[in-house]
Amino acid sequence: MPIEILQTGPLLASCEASLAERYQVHKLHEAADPKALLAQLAPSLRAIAGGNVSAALMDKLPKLEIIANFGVGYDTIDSAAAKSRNIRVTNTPNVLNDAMAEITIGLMIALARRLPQGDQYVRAGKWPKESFGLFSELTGKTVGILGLGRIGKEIGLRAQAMKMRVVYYGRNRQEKEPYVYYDNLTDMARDCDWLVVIAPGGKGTDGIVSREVLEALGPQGYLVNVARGTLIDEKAMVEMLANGQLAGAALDVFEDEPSVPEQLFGLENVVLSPHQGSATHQTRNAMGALVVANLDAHFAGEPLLSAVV
Ligand code: 8YV
Repeated sequence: MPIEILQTGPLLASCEASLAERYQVHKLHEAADPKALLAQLAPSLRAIAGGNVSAALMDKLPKLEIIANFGVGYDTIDSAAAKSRNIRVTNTPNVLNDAMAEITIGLMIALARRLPQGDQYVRAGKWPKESFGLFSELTGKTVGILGLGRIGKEIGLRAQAMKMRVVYYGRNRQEKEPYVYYDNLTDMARDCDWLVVIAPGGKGTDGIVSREVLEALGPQGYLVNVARGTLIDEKAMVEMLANGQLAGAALDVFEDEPSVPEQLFGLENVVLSPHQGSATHQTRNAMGALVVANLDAHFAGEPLLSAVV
């Protein structure tokens, strides 16, 4: 009897193909009647591949043993509910650190130097007629990293290569890190030219970049978010970007993706990106392989490669 698993949304094609080779996969997102599918699977379904797993969904699947998330962030999975039901949860850490750090620096340069606008200016044939302008650079500036985890550290390294001064805020001081630590986010924002947000989403960080933090960052301050839209008071951010209370923002994530606040579309001081931080062939393939490897390990009775529950 093949092991039955549920896919909660579309996954990378190579990951879907590997899953289909090993397991009997049911696709919740393609089901004509998802409720009926879950009722039919309840006696046999042992794993979920993908996110968006609520406690209510777990309760419909009494034989569920493991949820293998495609992504390092697992804020769409109720991990407390999983823990209390003895359901394991895995994510895809480390394999995306470099891709995430690369896009962060890329977004920073794009924002500081107005790269998207430069491209538009050349394409529109404006170069021979009007000057493009002078903008800012990263060199010599201070960047505050909110969340000096595995990805944050890679960003810190690359920011140093940009000749930036790196400081960080997080729940704990990390003694081995060479950077100045702040135990107060508002204080760090006040002292920074750039604030890079790369902490996990979820209840603990919801709205952590509040209006007060954004005010501390101020009219000369640039904001970068490559984590989750939920970390920032988006309404305050949009308002402050529009009226010059923030210098600019580069955003890969939003509160209600794929919807993006339309006010941002008209602003020159923002760079918008479609949640593509990890979206390279090599990184997404590695993430997919880790999803499959975690499921395989679980069903072989071996230790999980990257368990969070
Ligand atoms: C997404 C991410 O998972 O890893 C994360 O937490 O946000 C991304 O890598 C990716 O969009 C998966 O679809």
